[in-house]
Amino acid sequence: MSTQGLFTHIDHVGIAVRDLDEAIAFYEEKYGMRMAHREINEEQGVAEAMMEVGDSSSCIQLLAPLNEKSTIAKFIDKSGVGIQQMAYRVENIDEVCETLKERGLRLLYPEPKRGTAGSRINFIHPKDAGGVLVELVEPNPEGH
Ligand code: MC0
Repeated sequence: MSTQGLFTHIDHVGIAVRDLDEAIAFYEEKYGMRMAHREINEEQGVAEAMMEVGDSSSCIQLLAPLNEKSTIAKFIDKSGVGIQQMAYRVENIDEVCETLKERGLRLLYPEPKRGTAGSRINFIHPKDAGGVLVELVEPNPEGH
């Protein structure tokens, strides 16, 4: 797999928020963004909403913690609210993870987990990615 073409789009930028409903209202009322999708992901410990950025197919993902053990709660405690992750869309997450591992980067999960709307996701450790938590997203073809 070539260096070019590992990622196809910016899928979303994830923002840690304290209150999901308040954050959705802010993005709708101040920026005129439309909510494409909303769900609770127990495994990830988040309540989340995808806000569309025009017709770009990229979104802002609002992430609120479900409890104090959530990675989002830990992030807010340490860094405050704000950008928590950068998510790139990929066509084949298994191939991309193998390539990244060959290139010496640590993936957080041995196998992809379930992300938004049935997507398959994994993360590159922020310490291996210039201080950025990078998410890889293979969308669910049946998803939003
Ligand atoms: C931690 N660090 C970060 C960071 N979180 N750096 C940049 N961005 C972040 N978001 C840094 C810390 O400052 C620390 O640096 C070092 O990484 C280790 O942090 P830690 O506090 O010891 O470790 P933890 O326990 O906070 O874990 C960090 C880790 C965790 C990235 C492993 O947050 C994780 O597993 N994240 C992946 C899952 C996730 O984020 N889920 C929520 C979104 P220093 O220099 O102090 O050592 S769910 C989602 O996104 C789904 C729904 C989807 O999109 O479909």
